[in-house]
Amino acid sequence: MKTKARSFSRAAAASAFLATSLGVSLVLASSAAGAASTLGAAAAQTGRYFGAAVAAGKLGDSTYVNILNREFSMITPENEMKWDATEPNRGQFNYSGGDRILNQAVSTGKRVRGHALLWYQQEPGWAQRMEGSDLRAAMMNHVTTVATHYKGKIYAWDVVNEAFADGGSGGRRDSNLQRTGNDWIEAAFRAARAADPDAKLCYNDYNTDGVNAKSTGIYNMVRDFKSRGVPIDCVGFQSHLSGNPPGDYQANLQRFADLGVEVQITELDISGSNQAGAYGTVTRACMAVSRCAGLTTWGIRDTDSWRSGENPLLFDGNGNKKAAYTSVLDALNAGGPTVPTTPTTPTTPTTPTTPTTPTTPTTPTTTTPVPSGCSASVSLNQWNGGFVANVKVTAGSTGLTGWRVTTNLPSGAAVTNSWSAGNSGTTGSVTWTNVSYNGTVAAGQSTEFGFQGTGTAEGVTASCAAS
Ligand code: G2I
Repeated sequence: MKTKARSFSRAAAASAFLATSLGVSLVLASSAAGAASTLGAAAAQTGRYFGAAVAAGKLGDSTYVNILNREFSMITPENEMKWDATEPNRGQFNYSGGDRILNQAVSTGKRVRGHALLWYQQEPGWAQRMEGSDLRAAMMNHVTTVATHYKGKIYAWDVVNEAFADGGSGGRRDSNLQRTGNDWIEAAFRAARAADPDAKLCYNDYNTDGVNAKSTGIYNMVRDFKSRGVPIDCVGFQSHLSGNPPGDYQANLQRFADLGVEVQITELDISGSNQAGAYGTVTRACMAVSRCAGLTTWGIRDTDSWRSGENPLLFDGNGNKKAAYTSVLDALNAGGPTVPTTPTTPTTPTTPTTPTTPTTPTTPTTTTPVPSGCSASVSLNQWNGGFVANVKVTAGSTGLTGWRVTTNLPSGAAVTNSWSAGNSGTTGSVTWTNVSYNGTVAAGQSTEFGFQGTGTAEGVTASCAAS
């Protein structure tokens, strides 16, 4: 594979040869062009990022912040965007820690990976005590509300974290989230896409570092999602490793990439005596997979790590670069194929009509307020020959236990696909009914459903009735 760094070295060697034969002494700078001196800059040469998990509570520590600002181009909030942090009480959202980290990132030109919208751990106490359709509604409301708060500001969301079981089953992990129905993951991805169409949507898990039962279970889910048009853009491999990654680490990343999703190393930390070597191997694997968009270490200094005592990171407790740091930097500078720029996948399957004429997206075209019942508004993303409509249903002063929305599509427009609501009819006047988990909407709160279609839906109207 040709890389900038390598072709420069060849050119440099040629000029050195020429200079020598001409009797001219030539001094090559130790940091040749193409060999960057920070992790973020080195990764950027091939369109990749290099990130770190960051704790808001450490943003006052100058050693920490100096390394962060100098080395990293992506930030993952270590805990601040988790469910227990962002919705400590049902319906009461708190973005203070998440916003602090986001502001730090934005003000220093870095991007943010959102972590994590739904995870069976770090559920707030009130959610831990819930089950069934009540919990499903709370989950969807959480995804929609948090993703809406951060709309347009997040590079990628870990929409669902650690939903698969360890061991040989290759199946889902039991949890109250899982017990709301096997479709909870796709419902979460659809809700996240509707709320923030520009964020890449990832599934994230650990013990997926080679081809094994767990990673294969996830692989099958991603393949199924892609075939049915469930919006998924990326898979996160946490890579909490002890020693070397398995020999098929790169092949495993590649098989996911071949499904058409981006892969990302999301929580890297490595213990053991061959730490520097193992870090190099992981970094080279990502560099060799064109759809591997970047790596994130789970913390900055060893003393910041959740694996206290194992010293698994790239900087020691004093903030000095370790051998593992150099190993990673060299692997990034050695280059690899550039990451292709992939837009987020369309929300639904069917014909991938290229959106040639992007009419202004997400313009609320209609709002029909109903004081005590409900109101519905449509956001339309129209392109030449097709559209995606997201419909927001807002409960009036008495709340809802069920709803019915009627959309009036202009002639020529036809529904081909939908999510989070059942429909009767596909053209003209189409009636939509809530599904089991989104019929109950508290007073003043909202839920969303959506549909895709062919033709032009501009001018579509929507009205809502309680049922
Ligand atoms: O467990 C390691 C990681 C596995 N993958 C998902 C990640 O989100 C997870 O990160 C860790 C954080 O590094 C820890 O910092 O997740 C833990 C559980 O959320 C985090 O620990 C928690 C403690 O359990 C809490 O007691 C504490 O209040 O950190 C919180 C904030 O310091």
